[in-house]
Amino acid sequence: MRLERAELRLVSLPLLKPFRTSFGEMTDKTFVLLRLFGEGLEGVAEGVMDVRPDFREETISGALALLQETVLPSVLGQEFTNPEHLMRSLAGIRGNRMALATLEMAFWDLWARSLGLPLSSVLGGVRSEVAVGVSLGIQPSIEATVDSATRHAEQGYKRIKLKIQPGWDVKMVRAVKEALGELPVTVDANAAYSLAHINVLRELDTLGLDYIEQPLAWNDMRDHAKLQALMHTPLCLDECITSAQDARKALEMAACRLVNIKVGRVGGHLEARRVHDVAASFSAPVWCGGMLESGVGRAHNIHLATLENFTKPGDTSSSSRYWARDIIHEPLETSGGMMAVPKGAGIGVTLDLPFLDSVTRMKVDVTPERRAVAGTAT
Ligand code: OSB
Ligand code: MG
Repeated sequence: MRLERAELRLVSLPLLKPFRTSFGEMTDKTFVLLRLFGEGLEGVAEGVMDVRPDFREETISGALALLQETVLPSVLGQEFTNPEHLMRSLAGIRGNRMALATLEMAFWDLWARSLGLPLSSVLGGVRSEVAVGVSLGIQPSIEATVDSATRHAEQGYKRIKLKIQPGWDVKMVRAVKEALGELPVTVDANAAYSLAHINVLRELDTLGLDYIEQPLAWNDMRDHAKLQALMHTPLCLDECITSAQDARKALEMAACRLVNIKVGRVGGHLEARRVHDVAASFSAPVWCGGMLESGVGRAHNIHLATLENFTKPGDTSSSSRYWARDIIHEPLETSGGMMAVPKGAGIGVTLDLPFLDSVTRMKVDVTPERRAVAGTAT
């Protein structure tokens, strides 16, 4: 596959409801969208970087600059036989996994389309629909949280994840657990606690949660290992895991017993599959996380979640929970807690270009000629 040109956009979609986590509130989802063109076909992906580096350290502005000035100029005009080949050519770039994932994922879509195959088949997926739960942001009251959790349970979602932070935890979680009965409930702290909160964490340990996601610092596996040794409830790492090597180390030191895989966070589908394989070798389940993606990122996530060891419900819930209108034509909606894998080649969804244009804040075309302008080595 010869890469001919790319289009980078900055897109902003208003969320139907604000989404609050321990690191802040989002009212719009702003993201980088990459369209990659070659051999008369197009592949598309979105980045999971945010405006502020509050989840991990990458930012939209940093990733845009890296893609536009360094990464894209080094691959446009070149021929790549498969995703491994593409990523080998970028092996010298340290970190910046969210930025690299944006390109890698667009290339997978393009490549799968050139083969006439769904992305899930090319990745080695084993199912045509994936189980999903919901991630509920921090609500104004316990009553509102119980209400929302109950409504989603009635819609068939297979797991309810509650965002927590110090002061918004045990009491709220206990109320939701009581209302939901047997349905699996999990919590996600987005790194809001430390070992100094051990008493609260021990209380959370008594509530029958399926797992506790990223309670401690975003970059600290060591303290998670200390905590896991004190807890019955499995810990699940999200922010801490950016590669298969991270996953191997975390599982080896028992810093967690399962892993949230976000394809954007780990640098793309290749690395996501390696994380999946490492976890399987430890008999640790994985599930597919989300970052409030538009239909493009959501479709990528759904295809990835068809791999065998994605045995826990993921966060890829219905698009209509997030937006009044999505940037793709195809509806991505669950039924009975299951999300069907989009059919057709690649990620199986198509851009609604007129609507996309109306929510695009910036657009740049990158062509092979820009290599000279950017002056980057290949
Ligand atoms: O930690 O999983 C997270 C959203 C934005 C940033 C981080 C996280 C989340 C979610 C939402 O939990 C998952 C989703 O519905 O896409
Ligand atoms: Mg998380």
